[in-house]
Amino acid sequence: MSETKKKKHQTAGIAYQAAASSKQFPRPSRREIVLVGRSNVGKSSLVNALGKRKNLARTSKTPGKTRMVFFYELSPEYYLVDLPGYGYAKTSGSEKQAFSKVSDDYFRSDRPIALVLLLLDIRRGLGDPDRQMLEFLSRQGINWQLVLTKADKLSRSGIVKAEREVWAAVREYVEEAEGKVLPPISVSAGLTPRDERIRQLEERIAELTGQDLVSF
Ligand SMILES: Nc1nc2c(ncn2[C@@H]2O[C@H](COP(=O)(O)OP(=O)(O)OP(=O)(O)O)[C@@H](O)[C@H]2O)c(=O)[nH]1
Ligand SMILES: [Mg+2]
Repeated sequence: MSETKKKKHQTAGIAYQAAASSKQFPRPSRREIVLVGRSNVGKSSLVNALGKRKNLARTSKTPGKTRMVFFYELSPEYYLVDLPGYGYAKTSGSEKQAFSKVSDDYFRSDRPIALVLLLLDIRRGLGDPDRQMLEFLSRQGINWQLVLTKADKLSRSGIVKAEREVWAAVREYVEEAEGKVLPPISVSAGLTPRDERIRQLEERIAELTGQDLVSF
């Protein structure tokens, strides 16, 4: 794709745009539901789960797969926005833990953000970059919700313990932590995108934004 043109693409019937810089961001005509979190936490996998497509967003075992900002037209009213992850060490090493330039631009561009879903790997909990992100979102008055991913990697008791730890950590930012953390999800290891917890997530997104994310 040309780095300078704004172009609409389509995968499996879903239109999307990819932006390498703020010049390529679409006109702010729809509200945006944004996925943020460390590299490898499962943001692009969640795009596929919510879009009910296997290969809508590219995923990888190796952190740093998503390098541009992707705007997916999952509903006529909303874009689902997939950002490059943070905490991914570039070859120079100097950008470790840093937000990518285009992600930074995204949050400086006064986009019509309806909701930010901050994804946390359930095994790692809340790290420093996640805390910075939460501080930023809280300061800006942006609506956010935490989503614990890779629940299949822990036992049931491990999940309960991890959830409690995240609730405790989140109390720094909100009084009612439990409502800010969604039930842990898994989008692989036998749990399909139609898994009950993905449906719960869709319902919660609809509640928080007043719109159904996926309208088909
Ligand atoms: N076990 C397990 N693996 C998962 C889950 N979700 C994603 N993965 C895997 O984790 C890896 C990273 O997933 P991605 O969706 O590419 O992660 P990302 O957050 O988009 O990463 P960046 O684009 O680097 O920011 C892939 O190998 C996925 O298959 C999950 O719920 N459980
Ligand atoms: Mg990605």
